[in-house]
Amino acid sequence: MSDVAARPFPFPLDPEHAALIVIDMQRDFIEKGGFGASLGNDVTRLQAIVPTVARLIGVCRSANVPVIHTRECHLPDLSDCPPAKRERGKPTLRIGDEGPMGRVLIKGEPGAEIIPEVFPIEGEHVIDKPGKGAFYATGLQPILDELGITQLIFAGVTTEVCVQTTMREANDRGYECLLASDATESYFPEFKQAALDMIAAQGAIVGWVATTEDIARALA
Ligand code: TIU
Repeated sequence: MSDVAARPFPFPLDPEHAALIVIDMQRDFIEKGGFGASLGNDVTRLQAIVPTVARLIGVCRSANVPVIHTRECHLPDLSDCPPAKRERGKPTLRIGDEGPMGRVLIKGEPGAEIIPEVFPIEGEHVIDKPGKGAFYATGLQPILDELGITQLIFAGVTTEVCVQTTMREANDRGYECLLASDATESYFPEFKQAALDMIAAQGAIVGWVATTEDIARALA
């Protein structure tokens, strides 16, 4: 056990029972021409955290904390994409449409792949998820059970959408959750700040928030 300096109070990290969940660091959210950009977002904000996410992954690998990656994507026939998701809003490209990085948010297409800087290494689990939460309609829970994981460290994008949704799902499943504040980002700075604040409020109602440096120090 090693305390991580965190908000709202120190997080009692147990590296033997912790895993890092890296949410949706995919070209479709981080590069121009993908799903995130098609929704009208400035993707450059997300590019800024890539070195920090890479550092956190490296720190966890060195400490033998399992790293699990997620990808938000759908089957080519869209059978796992509810029409309510595909038809929402007025994007320039809808899920499944042909874009500059292949079909948007479709499993196996270039845009759905994880960016090279944080690419999984052999042996790391990659969870493809059709929803915002990484537990919904995936095999994440049995993997964590098998590994004996009780604590989850979170990084990735976007803070208030897929990261926060997965943290809330994890909360209800009994995991202690720690979010790396500088290894997550939103297209909206005010939403990121609000998400961090609401996670840590009320005595860590959803979880703790700490910097990558403080997590690294505890794992050193
Ligand atoms: N749009 C947005 O902020 N996020 C998503 O659609 N998915 C994830 O957060 N991965």
